[in-house]
Amino acid sequence: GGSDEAKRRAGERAAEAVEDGSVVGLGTGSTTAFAIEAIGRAIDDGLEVRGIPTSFQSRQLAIDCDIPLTSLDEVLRVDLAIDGADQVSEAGDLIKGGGAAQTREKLVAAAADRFVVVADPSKLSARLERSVPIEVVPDAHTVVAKRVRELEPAGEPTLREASQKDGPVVTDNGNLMLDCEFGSITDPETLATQLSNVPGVVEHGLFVGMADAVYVGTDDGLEVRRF
Ligand code: DER
Repeated sequence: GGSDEAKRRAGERAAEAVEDGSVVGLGTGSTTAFAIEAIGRAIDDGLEVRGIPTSFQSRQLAIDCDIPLTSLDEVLRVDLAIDGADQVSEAGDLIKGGGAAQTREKLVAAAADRFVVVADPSKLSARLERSVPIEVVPDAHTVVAKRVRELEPAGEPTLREASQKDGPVVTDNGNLMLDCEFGSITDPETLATQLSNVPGVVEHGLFVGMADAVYVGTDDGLEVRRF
C-alpha cells in the first residue's frame, strides 16, 4: 500500500471540496478516513454538512468525529461522495470491495452528483487486473462461483475467509464475498453487466464510468485526474 502521507494528502484535499450545507457520502478504508477526520475538523470550525456512511467502519469514525449523519432514505440527493479504491485504471474505472463494503459504496456513489476517489500511486494501473470482489447472498455462493467459472472470459472465484474467526467473511449486510480472478480485464463494462446479471450477486466491485475525479496523493504533492 501507499504511505500515510500520500493517503492523507488525497483525503484532506477531497475534504476541502465539501461545501457548506451539503450531503456527503463517507466511503470506507484508510484513505477516506483522512477525509472523514478532516470533515470532522471543518465541522468544529463551523461547516454544516450531513454525512451518509457506507459501512460500519465509516459510521463509527463519523460518529467519533461528530459528523451529523443521515441516510439515503432521508435525502433526495447526495452532493459529493468521497471513497477510496483498491485499483484505478487509466480510464478512471475502479475495483473496490477490499473492505467488503462495495454494495453501499456503490449505492452512495451512484446517488451522488459528484464522486471523488482518493488514492495513492500504489492503486494506479493501466488496466484493472486485481481480483473482483463480489458480494453474494449466502445461499448462492456455490452457484455464483460456478457461473463465474463459466463466464467468457472465465473467472476463478475464492470465498473470502475471515482472519480472526473460523469460516467466511460476513459483510455488513449479512452476505458472503467471492474474490474473482479474471486476469487483466480488457472490457470492464461488459464484465460488469455479466456479473450483475447473475442471480445471487448482490453487487460486484467493478465501478465503471462512475468516478468524476481521482485525487492521487504522493509524498510531496497531489495529482488530480478528471473524467
Ligand atoms: O474499496 C474498498 O473496499 C477499499 O477498502 C477502498 O475503500 C480502499 O481502502 P484503502 O484506502 O484503505 O486502501
